[in-house]
Amino acid sequence: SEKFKGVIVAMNSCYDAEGRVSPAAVKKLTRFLIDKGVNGLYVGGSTGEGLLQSVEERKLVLEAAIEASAGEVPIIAHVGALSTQDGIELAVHAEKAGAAALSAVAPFYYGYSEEAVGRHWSAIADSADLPFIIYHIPATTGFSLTKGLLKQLLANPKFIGIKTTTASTYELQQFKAMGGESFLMFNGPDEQYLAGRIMGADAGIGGTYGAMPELFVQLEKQYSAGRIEAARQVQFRINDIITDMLAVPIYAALKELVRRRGVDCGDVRAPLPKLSAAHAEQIDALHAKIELA
Ligand code: NGF
Repeated sequence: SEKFKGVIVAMNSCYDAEGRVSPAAVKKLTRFLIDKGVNGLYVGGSTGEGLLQSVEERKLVLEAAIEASAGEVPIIAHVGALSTQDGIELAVHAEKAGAAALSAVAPFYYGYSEEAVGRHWSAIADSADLPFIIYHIPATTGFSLTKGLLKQLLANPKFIGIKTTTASTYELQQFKAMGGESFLMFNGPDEQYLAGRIMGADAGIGGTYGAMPELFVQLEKQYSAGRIEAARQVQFRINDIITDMLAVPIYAALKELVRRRGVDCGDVRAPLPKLSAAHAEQIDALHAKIELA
């Protein structure tokens, strides 16, 4: 589908000073990102802290983002949850709220067989009339999508693509080859946006895009115009920034950097680590690098 292309921000969730979901701030962040020219938003994923929220809170965040997007870009709802039941409830809600697609991580904690994960994803996908993007992120879920399971899932046209958050662009290329040209690949690691695009990703979904949307929009522009050397230079600038982000609690840093760009999304939720005074210099330096870029 032509709908899902380019730079899709895995956006933060926003809270007020008491830590409650702030629909107003979510709307402000949504507008900030869309006005920078991004091609879509991914709500409630890893960066979006969806798995640290109640089902009701996740619905609130999604509704606010969809409302503020005013149909200008597609909104992908991450509905992955510990239980299939919660995933289905979120999927049914996402369709009603106007999401363009669903996505979900594999279920985790107990450790599930391929059959169980396949049943979980299929039940969620079949509960709504929306396309479904598998969120393949073995480092956090402990479950790694295999070609065997993908082959089974491909029999269901609801499965339109995969967001691959692994370091292997070979794996991304192999999944794409299995699904065919129209099967969508979403690059996960922001450090490898360009590499992912070159190896067959149709788009990227990433969290660090939120603090520097201009750079990713620029990267995508250079790549799609065939200017690979220029694209490489932008990716290298981005990677210099991401390397510094990875040296501090990244999700908290991301929120602080977004705050300095004018949108206050509050703190990350416990148990995610917060920033401390010891990080002040690193954050100042990061902010300066982003401003200069
Ligand atoms: O946060 C992670 C965990 N990966 C994200 C991204 O792939 C996850 C990535 O942006 C995502 O899209 C989401 O939030 O749902 C990294 O934070 C970034 O590449 C820095 O390493 O692996």
